[in-house]
Amino acid sequence: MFGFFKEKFNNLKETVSNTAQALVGNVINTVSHEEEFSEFVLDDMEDTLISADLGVGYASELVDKLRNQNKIKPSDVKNYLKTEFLNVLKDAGSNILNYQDGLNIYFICGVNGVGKTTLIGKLAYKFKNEGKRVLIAAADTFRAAAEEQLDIWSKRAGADIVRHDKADPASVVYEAIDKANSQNYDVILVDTAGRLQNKFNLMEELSKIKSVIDKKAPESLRECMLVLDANTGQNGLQQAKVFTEAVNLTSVALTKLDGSAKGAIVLAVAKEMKLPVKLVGVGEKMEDLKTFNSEEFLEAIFN
Ligand SMILES: Nc1nc2c(ncn2[C@@H]2O[C@H](COP(=O)(O)OP(=O)(O)OP(=O)(O)O)[C@@H](O)[C@H]2O)c(=O)[nH]1
Ligand SMILES: [Mg+2]
Repeated sequence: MFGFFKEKFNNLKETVSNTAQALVGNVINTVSHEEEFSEFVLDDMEDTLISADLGVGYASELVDKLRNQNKIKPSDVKNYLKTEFLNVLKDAGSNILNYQDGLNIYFICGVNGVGKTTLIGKLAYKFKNEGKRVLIAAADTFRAAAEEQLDIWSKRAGADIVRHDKADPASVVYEAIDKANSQNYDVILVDTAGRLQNKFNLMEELSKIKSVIDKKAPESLRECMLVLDANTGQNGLQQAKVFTEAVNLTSVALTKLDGSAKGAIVLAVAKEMKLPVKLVGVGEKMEDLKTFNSEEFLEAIFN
């Protein structure tokens, strides 16, 4: 038992080592030789947090709190940040993927190439392993190869698929909901396009698909999930703002955390958008999906 946790923890620690260096290691290097938080040190600390992808607003808020007090010393900076980060992650809501008896619909969106389709494959596999009946709705009918790719994933995972080349994506989702209801599926995973001719068209299309769910099966929508590439940095925050306007997001999946990513976007999105991270992608294989846990994530970064 203990070995299992130790191994799991070590893997996570390795996965987030870049985040740990950027967010914690570099900050400690900046302040650790100081007795007090001078203006000079605070400015340095703010720059370090900004370059860790925390966002300018959040970085200066963290530094301002130190400026206006004299209890916390530079030697306490690690505890200070850990407590602050934990509060922000907790405030953003539960990390547990919503699931209930009956039909569960997961609407997955995000910009081009972030890993939506791969995430759908991984989720299909996870739910199949739990004995669920899984249907994938191929609502990315825009890109020619998209449905082929999804077909491969659905076969691998043992899930069923609704697809219609070049059809209206909203009609694919409409049909998937009918099929799921009449054939007792537990899960529908909706894959969407990441790129249309322009951002406006993409957002229009996404809200149209979403409104089919809102009309036909509003009680079944479990997550409206934004997929963010962990390498995106601050741009991820902008993406969260645009998508939430179109489809009212409930959570985030962070992909490609296995690379050289700085995962601080988790904190920026939690802080600015109050969106919890629920899933993490750590590779290209079907098994490379992890659930996210705020405490574990912070332990791995701070210890
Ligand atoms: N290393 C790594 N690669 C990933 C991960 N998730 C996805 N990828 C890779 O990222 C690339 C894009 O993944 P897709 O799932 O096609 O992304 P998408 O968002 O569906 O892309 P579009 O449909 O074009 O918008 C593929 O080469 C995937 O193998 C991950 O967690 N880690
Ligand atoms: Mg795709």
